[in-house]
Amino acid sequence: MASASIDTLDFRGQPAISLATASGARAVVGLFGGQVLSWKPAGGEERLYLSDSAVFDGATAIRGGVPVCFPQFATEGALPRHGFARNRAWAVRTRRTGDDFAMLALGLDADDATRALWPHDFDLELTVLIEDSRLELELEVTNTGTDDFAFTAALHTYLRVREVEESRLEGLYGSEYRDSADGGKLKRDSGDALLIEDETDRIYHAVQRPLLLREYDRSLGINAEGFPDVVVWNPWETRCAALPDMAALDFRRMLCVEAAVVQNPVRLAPQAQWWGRQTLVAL
Ligand code: TA6
Repeated sequence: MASASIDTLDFRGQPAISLATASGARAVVGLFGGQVLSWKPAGGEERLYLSDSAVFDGATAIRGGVPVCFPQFATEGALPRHGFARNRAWAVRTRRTGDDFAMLALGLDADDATRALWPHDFDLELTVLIEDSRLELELEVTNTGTDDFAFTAALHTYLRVREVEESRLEGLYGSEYRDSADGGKLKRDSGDALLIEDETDRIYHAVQRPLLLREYDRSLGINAEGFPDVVVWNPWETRCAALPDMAALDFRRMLCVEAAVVQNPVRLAPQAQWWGRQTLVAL
């Protein structure tokens, strides 16, 4: 068996790190945005959606993989949409491999450009861990300044699906959600599985259970800790056609299931820390 490895590579013209385990699990993480761009469990296929027309220019947010939204989710405040962490170059902090895992930690600190948008000092660390059939992403936020700050955040995970209309997302039964595709109305999920048959843009509040994304021949377990909310997004036909960095029919190949903290922003005192984690398990 090959041994675990961590290497630097050029991914569509941008610096990235590849991770591999001895059993053959693989991931690619781009430094721009601290963004996981690819994940293949051992012996398996790609599980993340990355648009073929995503822009890799070191400035534009990348359509696909796992964008990090910080310090603002979507348009929840006055900052650019989804904050600025997805548009910044992150730095490599730690690389580690073992018999059955590969782990990478990337970091992002405040600088003059972030302070011009958001006047706070912070430290972000994203840890990416792959094992046989598992991808674990942990985002840690530290307030390194002298005043309190509040933030919303998400791991905006783009899952690859064979056909979105034949996928079922289980585990949201009974959860309250804000329906952004229907004027922000508050609703409650009442089906035993969420089927995607139209534009879907929902923020589920305080989800207690792990989720299961079922396809006809495979499933994916999705678990979150620290992130109380779950966002489910598919732009469907009309909105997808309007996205310049996504092919017209690609809404059929993806579903965003995001670990988020939106409903109740996190407030951090100086030196305080918060963390949230999303774990995907290929089944
Ligand atoms: O997480 C869902 C969402 O906030 C949607 O409203 C949707 O427009 C999306 O994110 C993508 O945002 P982006 O700025 O990456 O085009």
